[in-house]
Amino acid sequence: MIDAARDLIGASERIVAFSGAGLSAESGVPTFRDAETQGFWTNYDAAKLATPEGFANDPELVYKWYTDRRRNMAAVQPNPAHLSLARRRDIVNVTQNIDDLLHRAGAVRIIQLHGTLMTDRCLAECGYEEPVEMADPPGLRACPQCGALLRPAVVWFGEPLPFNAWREAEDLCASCDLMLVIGTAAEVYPAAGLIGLAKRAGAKIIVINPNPSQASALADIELVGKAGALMPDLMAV
Ligand code: BV8
Ligand code: ZN
Repeated sequence: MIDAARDLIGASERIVAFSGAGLSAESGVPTFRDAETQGFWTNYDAAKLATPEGFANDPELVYKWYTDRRRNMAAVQPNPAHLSLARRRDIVNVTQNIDDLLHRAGAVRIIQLHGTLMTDRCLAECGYEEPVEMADPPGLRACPQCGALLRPAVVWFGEPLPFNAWREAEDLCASCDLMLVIGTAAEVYPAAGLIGLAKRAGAKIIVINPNPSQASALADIELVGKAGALMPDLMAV
């Protein structure tokens, strides 16, 4: 299987790597479905915390959740999957991940569909935003421009994706000839719809995941295993 996948990669010109939490799992960043098993946050539903309502109801609690995640991300390193993707400067990374591990691995073409934890922005959308030190994140505070609260620059459930990022991702996925689907359950929309878009546009789909997922049915090749273990071998041409 991996030989056939490597041949497909070798024969492709426009490759998109569509990734989810599984890409960063081996670095030590809990996946969304694992997040609920992590210490203090065991008793909280991630999909409820990651909503405008969750933040409105308890901004301190939600902001603390992101502060813990920022510290976790700062304390870990890119894994061999991030590094092997970064080495291929022709590959475009379209990711659902809000961490900075692809950036730290040296990847240059990265589209973050669900925002980033490297920045805070104004809740009232007055336009103000500022970078955040992930290793020493600030506490909940007011926007210096309009006084509203600052929130992580991530996309919460029920919120639209950043227009330009979504537009660019759609164009790339509709014109790629190969999509690597790495470490995602492919259950969150509209992001998961990009796999079907690429497939309908004629692209070959290679799925990398130790478990079956919603992407399995669209796979031309499904490599059952961990990204950190499989990607370096797969990308070695
Ligand atoms: C919107 C940022 C509209 C925040 C995130 C019913 C049907 C369809 C859609 C909906 C619906 N009801 C509601 C919706 C919409 C909703 C949605 O899709 N809900 C789902 C749950 C059904 N979508 C939205 O709300 C989106 N917005 O629709 O807006 C709109 C439009 C215009 C105007 C107003 C409104 C916004 C969605 C984005 C939410 N933000 N993240 C934060 O992180 O805190 S989503 C977040 O969860 C991640 O970004 C990611 O997208 C998702 C987690 O999924 P995965 O990455 O796949 O991770 P998961 O843990 O689930 O799975 C891990 C996988 O890795 C597994 O398969 C595992 O086997 C594998 N794995 C594990 N280890 C490894 C591995 N693989 C490889 N190697 C390993 N080592
Ligand atoms: Zn403001």
